[in-house]
Amino acid sequence: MPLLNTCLRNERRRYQSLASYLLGVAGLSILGGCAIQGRQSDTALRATELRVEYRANPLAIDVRSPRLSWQLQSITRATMQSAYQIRVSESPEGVSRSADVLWDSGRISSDQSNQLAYGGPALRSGQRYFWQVRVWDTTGRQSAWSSPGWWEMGLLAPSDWQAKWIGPPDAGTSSAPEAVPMMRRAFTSRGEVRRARAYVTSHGLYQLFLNGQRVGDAELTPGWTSYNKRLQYQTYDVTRLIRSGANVAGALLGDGWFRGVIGFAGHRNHYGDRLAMLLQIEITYRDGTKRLVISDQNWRAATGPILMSEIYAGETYDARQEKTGWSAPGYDDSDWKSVIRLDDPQEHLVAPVSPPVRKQEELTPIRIFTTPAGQTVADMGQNMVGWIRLKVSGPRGTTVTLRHAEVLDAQGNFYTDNLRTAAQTVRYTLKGGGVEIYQPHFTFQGFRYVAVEGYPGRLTPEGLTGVVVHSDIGRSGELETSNALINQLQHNIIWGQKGNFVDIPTDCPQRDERLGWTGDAEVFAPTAAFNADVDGFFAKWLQDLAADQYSDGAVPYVVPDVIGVRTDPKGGTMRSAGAAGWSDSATLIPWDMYLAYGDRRLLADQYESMVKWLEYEHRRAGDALVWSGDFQFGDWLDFFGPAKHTNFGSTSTDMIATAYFAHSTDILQRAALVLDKRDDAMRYAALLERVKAAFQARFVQPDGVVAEGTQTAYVLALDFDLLPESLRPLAAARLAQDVRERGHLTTGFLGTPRLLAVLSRYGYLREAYGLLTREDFPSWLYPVKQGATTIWERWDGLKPDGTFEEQSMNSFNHYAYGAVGDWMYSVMAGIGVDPAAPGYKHILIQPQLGGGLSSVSASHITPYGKVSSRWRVVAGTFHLTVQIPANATATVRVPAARTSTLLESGKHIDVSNGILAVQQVGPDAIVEVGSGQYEFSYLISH
Ligand code: RAM
Repeated sequence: MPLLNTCLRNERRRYQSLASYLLGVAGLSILGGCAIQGRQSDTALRATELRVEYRANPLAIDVRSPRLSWQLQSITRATMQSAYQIRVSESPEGVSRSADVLWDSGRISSDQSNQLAYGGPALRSGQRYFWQVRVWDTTGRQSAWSSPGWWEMGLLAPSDWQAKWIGPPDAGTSSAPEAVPMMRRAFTSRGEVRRARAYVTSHGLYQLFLNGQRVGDAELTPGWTSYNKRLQYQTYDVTRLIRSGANVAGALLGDGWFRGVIGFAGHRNHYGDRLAMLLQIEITYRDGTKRLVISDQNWRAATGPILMSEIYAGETYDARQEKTGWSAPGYDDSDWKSVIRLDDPQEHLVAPVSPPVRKQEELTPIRIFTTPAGQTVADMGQNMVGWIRLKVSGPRGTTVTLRHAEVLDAQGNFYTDNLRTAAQTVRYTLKGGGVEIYQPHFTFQGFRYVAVEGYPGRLTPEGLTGVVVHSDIGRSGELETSNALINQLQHNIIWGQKGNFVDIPTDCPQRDERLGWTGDAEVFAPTAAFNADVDGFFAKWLQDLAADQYSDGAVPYVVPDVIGVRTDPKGGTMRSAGAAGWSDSATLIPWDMYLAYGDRRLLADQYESMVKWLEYEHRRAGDALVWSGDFQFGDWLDFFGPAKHTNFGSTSTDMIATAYFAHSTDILQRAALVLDKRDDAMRYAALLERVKAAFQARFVQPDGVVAEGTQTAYVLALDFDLLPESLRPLAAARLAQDVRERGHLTTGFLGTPRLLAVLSRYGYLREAYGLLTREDFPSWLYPVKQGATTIWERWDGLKPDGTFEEQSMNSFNHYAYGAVGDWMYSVMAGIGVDPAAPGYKHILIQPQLGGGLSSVSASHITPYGKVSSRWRVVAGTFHLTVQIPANATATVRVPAARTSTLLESGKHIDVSNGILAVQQVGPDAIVEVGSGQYEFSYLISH
């Protein structure tokens, strides 16, 4: 083992990450030597998981230089990429025929495998491109070429659209919901179809059909954007739906976010008052000829069974009015009317960057019962978002009514008062004559309980299926502990995310709100990025944020901005924009995405918006650099006991605003550095120092008291590093003391997400765990003990005495307080990002034990693959199992371990391979590792 020991000694001398070694010649040779020593025979190196932009094989993107990503698979420890080569062609075979290769990157020496921009000739509208990659590692191994992936370009220029906007002749300009229009057009297709695409969007929501079949599985399309500035179109591969001979295309149009009631003020028609569709079907035949079928005056329109369909209100469907076969050939549409052509703009069409909303899973009722008030109610067992698929048979004309609620009241009755004006009611009238299966079209409900009225015969669980829908963001994080209540909390966080990631990040999914509240998204984004793949999801929403940002930089409270200008309490008007912690999502979320995914381009694309928001804050703060006097939501819905009950919290909103101003300045300074904008970075660094000084002069006492001395005041000042070094321990001690004295948190939307992180960072791990594991009111586990299956909007949504918080604002599915998930992953399980090597290129594993837990296990799928950290104490031995993906490195802090007695896979750490360096730092052992699985253990001495 002499070579390895030399390596270890050398590496200990220069305690650095593997990534930085790769840059240095000396490091490279040492590493090469070590890795070869530890190399096993017959190990494969492969490049897999090919992605383009944010997805695998995306159909229709409009990014002109798409970024390509892959992962390395290797069973050898410490695998690092040393070079890659990409080639692109217009056919799957072409990638390996040099004459057909459109772009060959050549062999590029680089350890980057995440988001590398295509650098070949300009990409053409509608063209599919195939690509593959091969890689070399630092031991000289070369992988085979990967199996090809592909991406397809959308319609890149407005002139690519031959389609015209069309709409039903008499469904428009209404002030109340109307029957859903149906539109159809017959066309013939001759010859063998090589490929066919449908490009489609709408004003309102659409469902598209071809020859009687629903096209695609995306729901609530075209999604929600700032429609007047950016409108998404979807692309579908309809090759197999086109028949030789007669064909029919059909579409349904719902009010949706475009012109249905949206927002608590009850307004309709936010983006326009006419429903419309834009559709272009491009058929390419074997012989190369093409045929276009477009939305134009040849379409016919009618209404049918959907009498009403609205996001909040629900849907009313009369199956007796169905037009059987309407979207297939052979249907007689002579009593339908001609559509009208509309002059709507086409310049702002964009291809989606985020995944569509889709059905994700189905739930069956766990119980059907009669309430004390006599209602028949089904319990889905989970507060969910989506709809009920109804299965029913009975006499023609029978109407089944489904009402949806999140909770039952203290008496066990169906409770809908907290839904405010959102009726969430679905009515289905049977056509009779057999089993009927129905689900609503352009609406969704947030509910656990369904009150069923008029169901013919006996209602059994088979009659009601809960269809869970949300953006298809997958699942990238798992977390489990030895404490069942914390596991349920994690479950509730996940379900809060599912229910509120419905194309945009919403505050809640049930009452007459469901809006893209920026503050909620801002506090939850880091947790969201652990649980699911949200890079593209936020990239899309941030584009809308920038689009709706006012020219003076003010960022709306909600994005897309449907609140706009409103009347203020004094009768004047005020813009619904520019609040600390909410509008700072402009700066904070791009940075969160950069850290979690290494998404530098997103940061670059949002930079202008970030700067504009910071300048707005700067102007509001004026020369004094203290942002005071403006309307703020503050530490929204904090807990301070009934005496101080106000939604805006007990912490000075001026302090909060100034703290966020400083924090955004700090983020800008960092972002500018990443983007090589050195002048900006210097300017913001200097500004940050001045804002901090102003903050300290105004809000900080010499004895370390910050503002009113609330937990949130300390948390923000400490988390944002706004205090002089000397006062930090003092302020942290005051915070910890407050937590100990009260035994509970007092924080709201802004303080809560950062509370535990500040406590643990300053050594108050016991206090942090104490808050997390507290079961009494107020706490995270109190709702869990009350049977919650999602995160509540308020600490006291359901009070210990069994009564509810005020009905006007009491959601049981609000993810904001679920932001504690970030701490659970990054401190409890200890999986963290190194800001110097974002996107988990260099991973920090540093679990911190406590809370009486005997085990914690978490995993997260990073751009490089899966990372996991699992610790447990078994029979006096501490175990930490760590998995690091190939082409990433990690610094593992094994808590309370002595390097002299630390084992890895049963061997002393010094003789274990793949270990790059070991160092004792205080009570902990710090181990530098490359990729692979490591099992650290040591006997706990007492
Ligand atoms: C509520 C929303 C949201 C919050 C705003 C300030 O109505 O539900 O959660 O961000 O107010």
